[in-house]
Amino acid sequence: MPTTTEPESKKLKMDDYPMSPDTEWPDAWLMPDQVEDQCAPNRLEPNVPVSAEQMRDLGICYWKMEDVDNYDYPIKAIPWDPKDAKDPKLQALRDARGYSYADIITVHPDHLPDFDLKIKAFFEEHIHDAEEIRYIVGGSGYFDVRNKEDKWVRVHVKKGDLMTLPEGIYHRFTCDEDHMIHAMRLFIGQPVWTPFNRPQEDHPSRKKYAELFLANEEKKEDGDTN
Ligand code: KMT
Repeated sequence: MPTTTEPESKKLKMDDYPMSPDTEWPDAWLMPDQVEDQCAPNRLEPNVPVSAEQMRDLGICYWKMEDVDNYDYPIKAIPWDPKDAKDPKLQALRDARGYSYADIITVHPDHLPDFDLKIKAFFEEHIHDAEEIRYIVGGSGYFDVRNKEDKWVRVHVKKGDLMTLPEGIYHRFTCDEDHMIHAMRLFIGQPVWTPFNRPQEDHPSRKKYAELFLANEEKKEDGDTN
């Protein structure tokens, strides 16, 4: 494997790492609008799976980080310098996508003060004005995103998953029933974690998302097939 000490031309490039094949994407399914326990799987009955292609159509990107077990990450580091990445695949993603900031957090009752309040806050439906990038280095949890029909899709992320959500997508996060996720949060530029809770139809990031990912659906609903 090339390392960062090798000449520029020999460094791993993004092209060496296209998104992972569909079979490696996280499990995802439709869930009801109302749930009693946010940490339960909350599948519909019968289960309605959501494919990798459907997730990509919502703007989600995904890479499986096969070598996650070969590297140690602190339980908490705010910030964590992405230049310290040793994993060549993480280096390549960082360089290709311009991830210049990172931190590492552990969402678990013993590691996050006010755990109960925090996971309730993470579960409020919101958008961000930037891409959301999460690399799961331990544990697991659920990212819920709204699909084109405004239904919730639950994506079960686990150790080794690096997933991005596009700017402006309505989403939320919760731990699963294990109540433990160890995640690197990456960012392009200065991090802004501000959640803008729904409704945000006039927010520029929401408008951008709607234009990029929902416009064709709206045309279809209007009966315009051109
Ligand atoms: C988020 O975006 O809600 C979080 O950062 C939650 C923890 S990261 C898995």
